[in-house]
Amino acid sequence: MTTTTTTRFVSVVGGAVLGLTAFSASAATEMPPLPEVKGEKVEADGNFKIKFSIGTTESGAQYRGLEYFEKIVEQRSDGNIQVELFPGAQLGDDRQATSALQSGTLEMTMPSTSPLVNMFPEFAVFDLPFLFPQPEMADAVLDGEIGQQMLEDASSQGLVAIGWGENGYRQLTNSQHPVEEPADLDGLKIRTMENDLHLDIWRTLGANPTPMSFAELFTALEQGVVDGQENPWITIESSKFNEVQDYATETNHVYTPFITLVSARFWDRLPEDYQQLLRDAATEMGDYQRHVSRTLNDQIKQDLKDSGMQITELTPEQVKVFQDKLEPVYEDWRDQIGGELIDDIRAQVEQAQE
Ligand code: KDG
Repeated sequence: MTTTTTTRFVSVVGGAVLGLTAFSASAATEMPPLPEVKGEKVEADGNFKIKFSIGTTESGAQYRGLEYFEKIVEQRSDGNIQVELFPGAQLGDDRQATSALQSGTLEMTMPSTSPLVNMFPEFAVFDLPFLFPQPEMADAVLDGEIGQQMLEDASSQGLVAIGWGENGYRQLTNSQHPVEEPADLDGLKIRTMENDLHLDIWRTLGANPTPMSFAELFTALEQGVVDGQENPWITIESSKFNEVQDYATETNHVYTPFITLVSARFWDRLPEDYQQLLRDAATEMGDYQRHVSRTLNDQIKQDLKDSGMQITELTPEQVKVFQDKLEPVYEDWRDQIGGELIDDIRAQVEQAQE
């Protein structure tokens, strides 16, 4: 595996990130300046147009990563590949955009792995609670042999998987009351991604979970169809969930990756040099996205507090209560996910903790 993500990324942009300015939860997040594009121009035949769709809004770290991808691809192809970005599920949610790639009506998308477990069951390993104590451990797995093998496995069913990004550590929010222990979840209607393991997590904790597309979530919270949801701080802020949720608990209960997908029909039309250009750009986009997401995480949590959200920060002992209550989930899902994959990742995480 190459040098770790952060060092690989920092060497590219040096001080640029230092340009960060303060921001408030209500105002759109001010993103760091995009890094310079390094590397040679790529010569190849043909002109191509990429429509790139995502579900999160344009004020999140995911979209900032896409802007960097657009800059790299258009500069290195000398304008022969044009990229058009569609945030906010304009062209469909994660599952709809993925099937649009399969039918060739869309070129690229970057869903979370969780809604695609029905297509790629091994992705469910990332939905196991508290799997990665530190984000760098997720990087090591995703950028290592396991992650690369998963990209190859996901390069099927009309799709080509070319990289990873960061959705991040998920935090619980709700409109009813502070949650400090599983008992506080009793009777709370919690929206989860369309993923059976996430439903299992919240049922096991004592909540009343319901699966729903991200595209419908804000309205469901606003209308009280559900009491709560769970997403990373940056998504809570960029989707303005704090405007319809008064309470949050810093659970860090699951680390969700994004996966960068290309339509195989489009991919097969690209000259090899342009295929490699997209692979390289996807890797640089993923590293930058991780960096932006991690750089802004604490600041955004503070701004959510300043916007009036009551955030419960659990003690290690309180986190352990959630962890212990969820341990049976590992046994319940071992066969479906594959015991070997779970053991390999847990061994890599333990090794990284030594
Ligand atoms: O398209 C947006 C989703 O990929 C992402 O935000 C998923 O975390 C997610 C959720 O809660 O649906």
